[in-house]
Amino acid sequence: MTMINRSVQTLDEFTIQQLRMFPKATGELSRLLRDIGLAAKRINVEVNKAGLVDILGDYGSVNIQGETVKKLDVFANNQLTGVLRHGISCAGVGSEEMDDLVIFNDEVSNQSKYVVLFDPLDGSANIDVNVSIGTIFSVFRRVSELGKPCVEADFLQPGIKQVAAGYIIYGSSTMLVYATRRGVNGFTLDPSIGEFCLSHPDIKCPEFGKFYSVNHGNFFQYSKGVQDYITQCQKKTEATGGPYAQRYIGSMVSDVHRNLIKGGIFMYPGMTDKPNGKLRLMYECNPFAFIIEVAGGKATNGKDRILDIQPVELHQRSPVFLGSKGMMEELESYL
Ligand code: P6P
Repeated sequence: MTMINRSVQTLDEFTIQQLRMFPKATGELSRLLRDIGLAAKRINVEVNKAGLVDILGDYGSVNIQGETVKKLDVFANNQLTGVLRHGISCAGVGSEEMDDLVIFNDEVSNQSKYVVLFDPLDGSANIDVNVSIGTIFSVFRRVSELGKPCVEADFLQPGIKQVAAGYIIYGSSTMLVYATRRGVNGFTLDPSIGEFCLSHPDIKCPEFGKFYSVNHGNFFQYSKGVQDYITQCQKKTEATGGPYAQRYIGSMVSDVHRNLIKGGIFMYPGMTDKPNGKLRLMYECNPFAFIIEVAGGKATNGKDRILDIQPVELHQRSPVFLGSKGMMEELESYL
């Protein structure tokens, strides 16, 4: 009988191996990522049975985005807030689902050196039609004095200051992908042992891909430069020798994950009636911009690098263009 040597590393083993490379590290980031992985496993259970349990349907309340909140959104938000509050690595959180920051303000949390921002369940409008959805998170080191409660300035830092960023995609398989400056690594949940296992080490975004992702329905609200680039994507392109394929799931985690792995460009441009577009800087654009840049791609708001933007408000929106370096440079020649 052939023995299967399944010596794949779990997320915990991987983060601890990374920790051992920095003897001075406290292990707080490793534990933070483990906490997020735990919340993700609990969210995954509910997402996978959403069709069965009466967890569907609008929760009734309306979140700061003015969208009706699905019960799963609230569940995911509470899971993430709970594991981070009861861990030792996080002093407070900001979430798409909560109008204001949650400052944990207890003795242990006040000593923690990180804060976390997240979109607990992005793409939640797709829950009812069984399309992949995801969790997005962003980790900053505090700038305020340890031992005291964290403050707003700890959260409103430019994206370049992120210590780590990542996402969980609840799709055909459940994957956790996260980046630090050292690289981007992907872990697939093995339900038989309930662990995320390293399946995509050292992810690199191909310089060119064959996908462009944008909501064509808004075409006539985009700037001329964006319209011209979208039109060009449908024609022969020197770089790739053929038109790009249009792929748009309407779930940012799914669209960006595909383009990260296979190469491609994702766009949510500003529009005539919404010059800053729809997506949120702190917990959608920043984390993906960090991941894409570490993987070798580029991310801008059409003018400036996303990671250089100095935030002024927790829920501020930003136009976003991100993905393969070569395709981003093609785009920039049109803007
Ligand atoms: P539109 C989902 O609601 C979301 O926030 C992102 O996940 C997704 O990329 C975008 O909005 C889709 O927006 O306007 O194209 O439906």
